Amino acid sequence: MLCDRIWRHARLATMAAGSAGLGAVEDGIVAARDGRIVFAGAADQVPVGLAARETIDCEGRWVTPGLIDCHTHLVHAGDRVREFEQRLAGMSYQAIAAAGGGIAATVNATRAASESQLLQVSLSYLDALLAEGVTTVEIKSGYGLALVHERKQLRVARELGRCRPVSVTTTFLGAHAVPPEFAGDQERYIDTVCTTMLPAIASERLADAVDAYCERIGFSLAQTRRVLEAARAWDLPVKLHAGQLSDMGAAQLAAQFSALSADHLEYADEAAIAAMARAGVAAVLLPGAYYFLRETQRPPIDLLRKHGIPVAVATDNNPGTSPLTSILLAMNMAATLFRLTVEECLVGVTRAAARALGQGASVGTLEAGKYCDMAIWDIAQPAELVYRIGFNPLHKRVWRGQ
Ligand code: DI6
Ligand code: FE
Repeated sequence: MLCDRIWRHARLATMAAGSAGLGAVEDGIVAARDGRIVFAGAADQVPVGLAARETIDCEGRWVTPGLIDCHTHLVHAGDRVREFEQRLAGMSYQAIAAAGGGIAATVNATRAASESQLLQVSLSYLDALLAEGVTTVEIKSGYGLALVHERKQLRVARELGRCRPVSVTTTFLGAHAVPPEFAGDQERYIDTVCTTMLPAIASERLADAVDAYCERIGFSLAQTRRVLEAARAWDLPVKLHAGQLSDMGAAQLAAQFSALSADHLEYADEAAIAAMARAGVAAVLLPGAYYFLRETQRPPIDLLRKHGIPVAVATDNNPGTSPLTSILLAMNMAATLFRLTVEECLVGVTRAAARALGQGASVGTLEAGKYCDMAIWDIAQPAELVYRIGFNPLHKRVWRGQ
């Protein structure tokens, strides 16, 4: 069989589900054709007659699946530096929001930005992720909060996937906060989200999933349920910001809707986690927000393990609570702050992250049939990717076999 490219002399961390540990293969080969893996495994098990137009010698380097950042608010304008300094000076979130800070500040900046300005600033954050071997990234709207601006954010997210060799999956998060023109009238805003914004976004195929921020400072369980029902009516998968600051029952709701994922989960209880397990909902842990807000309540890792929940780790890149563009640092935080094991962290940015995006069949492991998305590292062992703080050992990034 003739394929396009073979990578040889590679130490593979295939991250395959059935394998022990990282699915490691000491002297491995990956062969790709038309952007997909045709063989990944031990050199002495290569199919007879396998040949390639080009062969690349990895010189014994470790190769993982391309990394996946499955929860970002990457497309946004402006920053929240002033708010950061105000908080350091002891100002409360409430006082900052009352003074026009918080999400509203980013909404104003994002609404004022043109599509090309938004693209340029977002590219800088995306390039930081690609530099660390990210090949798939999820990008949410949620700073427009009006159809024209939510559409603008999602169009920019789609354009990012055309500007760079990366797979972008988009999520409509119109239910992120109440915009100023609906101040004090959450119900009427949720009406607009469900009856005007979501149908338009869905029919224009600008979103691959729908999310909502179910928190006291966000939307109630009933309002969140309405958004998920509207998403279901338009055949869009759902995911939820659930249990970040309080237990509103959002993780249970995610299970009721067989959501792709429930994200944050610091305040999820065992009943909700058991319901998530029954419904096949993945967990997405976001240690950057926990770190930046100096939270104290960690997600219940022991319960997630007990119930066999796939656990992903992501940056939650956003200007207010997680201005983090390093997936490697997110792994270190997940280990250091949440006590995930090295293996759980590596699974969290590969196989489990793919699962959280509903893309477990096409990315997240080095297995035949999946996209040939890989990261080739200058490391002596994969654990270094979690252990080091602020060090990037990426040698090469491969997306769709290129
Ligand atoms: N969770 C958060 O922590 C952020 N959004 C969300 O859904 C906050 C967004 C911001 O402060 O800009
Ligand atoms: Fe978030």
